[in-house]
Amino acid sequence: MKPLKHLPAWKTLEQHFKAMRSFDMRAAFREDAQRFEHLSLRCGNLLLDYSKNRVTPETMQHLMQLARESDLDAMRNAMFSGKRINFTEQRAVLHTALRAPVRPSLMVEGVDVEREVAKVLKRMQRFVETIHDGSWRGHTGKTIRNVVNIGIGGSDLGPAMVCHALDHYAVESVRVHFVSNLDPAHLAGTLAHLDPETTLFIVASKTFTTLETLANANSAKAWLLAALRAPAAVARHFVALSTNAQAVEAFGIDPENMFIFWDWVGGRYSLWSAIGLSIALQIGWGNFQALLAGAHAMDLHFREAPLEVNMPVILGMLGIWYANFWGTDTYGVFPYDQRLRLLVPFLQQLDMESNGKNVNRANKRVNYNTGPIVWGAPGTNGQHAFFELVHQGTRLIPTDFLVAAVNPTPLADQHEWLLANCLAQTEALLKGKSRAVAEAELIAQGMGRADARALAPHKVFPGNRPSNTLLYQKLDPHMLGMLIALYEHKVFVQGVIWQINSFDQWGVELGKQLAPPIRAELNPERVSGEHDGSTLGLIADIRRRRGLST
Ligand code: G6Q
Repeated sequence: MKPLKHLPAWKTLEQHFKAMRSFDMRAAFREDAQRFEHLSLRCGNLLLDYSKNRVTPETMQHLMQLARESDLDAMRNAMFSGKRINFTEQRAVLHTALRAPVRPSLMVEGVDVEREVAKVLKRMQRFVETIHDGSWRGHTGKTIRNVVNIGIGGSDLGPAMVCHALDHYAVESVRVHFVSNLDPAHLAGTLAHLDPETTLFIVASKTFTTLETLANANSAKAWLLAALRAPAAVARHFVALSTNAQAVEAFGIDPENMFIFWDWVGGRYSLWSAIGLSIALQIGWGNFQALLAGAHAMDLHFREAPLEVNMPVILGMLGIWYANFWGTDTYGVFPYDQRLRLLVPFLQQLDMESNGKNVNRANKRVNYNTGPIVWGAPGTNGQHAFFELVHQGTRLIPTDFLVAAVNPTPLADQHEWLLANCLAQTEALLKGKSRAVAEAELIAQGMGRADARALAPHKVFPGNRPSNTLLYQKLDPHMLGMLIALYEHKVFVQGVIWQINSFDQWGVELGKQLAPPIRAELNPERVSGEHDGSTLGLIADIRRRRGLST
C-alpha cells in the first residue's frame, strides 16, 4: 500500500489546491449557467446538490482519481463480499447483507449469510405481529402497550433515531421508549409512567456484557418482579437481541425470546439487524421492510454507479477535499426536519467512532487529518443559536442541509417557511454580503454616513462558504433507509482514502478499563489505587461529601 501522500492524485490535488485557494463560487455560478446541472445528481427521488462547494469539475476529476488510486473499487467489493476488512478484529463487515433481498449466493466462510438473516427476520416478524395483534400477553394476561429498548451506543442510537424520525408511522397499539444512560434518572424517569403488567423490555446488547445495559436491565427486572412477584413473569416481559446466547440465558431470558445477530454486524451499523426490533414494533413490519429496501437501493447505487455519479463517493470525497486540503476540522449537519432531530447524534457515532483513528492499515501513524468533528442541530433552531459562527466566524465549515419537499404534517404555511429558510441559509452562505452593500443598507435605513461606515464591517458576510443540500420528497421509511445508508457508505469511502479501519473502536476501551478501580475507591472500605493528582483530588472530594475518610 502506497502512503496516501505519495499517491500521484494526492500530489495533483495539492497543486490544484494552490490554484483553488482564491476560488470564488459566486463567480463560478456567473460563468457557468449549468453549474447546478453539472454538480448535482439524483438517486431515486433523493437529490444531492453539491454545486455550492469550492470545487470545479476538474477538482472532482482529481478527487475521483484519488479514489481510484486508493483502490476504492476493490475495497468496496471486499466489504460487500464478506472479506475480513475489519482486520484488527478479524471480522467481515456485512451490514449490507442485512438489507439485501434473499440471495442464496452469499456464502461467507461456509455460512449462507442471506439465509441466516432471512430466518431471524422471519422470527422477528412473527414476534412483532403477536405484539401488535395482542396475542402475546404479559404475565397477568394483559396485552403489551409499552416497549422499552434498553441498550447504549450502537444498540440505542440507530433505533432511537429511526423511531423518532418515523413516529408518524407509529402503530397505535404500542409506544416505544429508549433507555441508555447509566444515570438512574433515565430508567426511573421512563418507568415512572409505565405499568409493569403491560410493559415489554428489549435488552439490546451485541456482547451482553455492557455495564450500562446490564445495570439498567437488572433494575428493570427488579422493578417488574417487585410488582408482579413471580420469576416466571420475566419470560413474558423480557426479550434479548444479542450475539451472546450464554449471557442472555444467565440473565434469565428464555432463549426462545432471543433474536440473534452476528459478529460481522458492527454496533453502529446494527439497526438493520435484530437490533431493529424496536423499530419494527413501532412502525410495523411492512414499514421496517421499506426501511431495509431503501438502504438496499442505496447499496446498489453505491456498488454500481460510476464514481463520478456515485452519491456516497461524491460526499465522501468532498469531505476529504475540505479536511485534508482546506484544513477544516469540523463538519456541520443541519436537517431542516424536526423528525431527524436525532440524526446528528447518530452521525456523530457513525462518523467519529468509525473514522476517529490515527493508525493506518500498515499499522503506522498517519501524517494527515482523519475523521472530522461532526456537529449540528435541526433547522431552523440552529439559525437562532450557532449559525452566527457558520456565517461570520473565522473558520471554514463544510455543511450538509437536509430537507423534504413535502411535510406529512402540514400546518398552515409552516413547511413553506421551513423550506425557504433552508434554501436561504445555503444561499446566504454562498452569496454573503459585502461591506458596500451593508453600508448602503444602513444609510437607506436613515443612519448617518460615519455611523454606517463604522457599523458596516460587523454586518459583512464573507460568503463563499460551502454547503451540500440533500432534498427528498418526504421522510418515509424508504427514504430514511436511503439516507442512513448514504452516510454509512460516505464514511466507508473516507476510511478507505485515509487507509484506516473504520470498523473497530479501540478508542472506547481505556476509560472502561479505568472505571472499576475508581469505583472501588468510592466504596466506604476503600481500595486505594494509583492515580494522577487530579483524579486523586476528585476522589477525595467525593469521599468528603459522603462523609467517608480521605
Ligand atoms: C458501536 C460500538 C458501541 C456499542 C455499544 C454497545 O459500533 O461498538 O457503541 O454498540 O458499546 O455495545 P453492546 O451492544 O455490546 O451492548
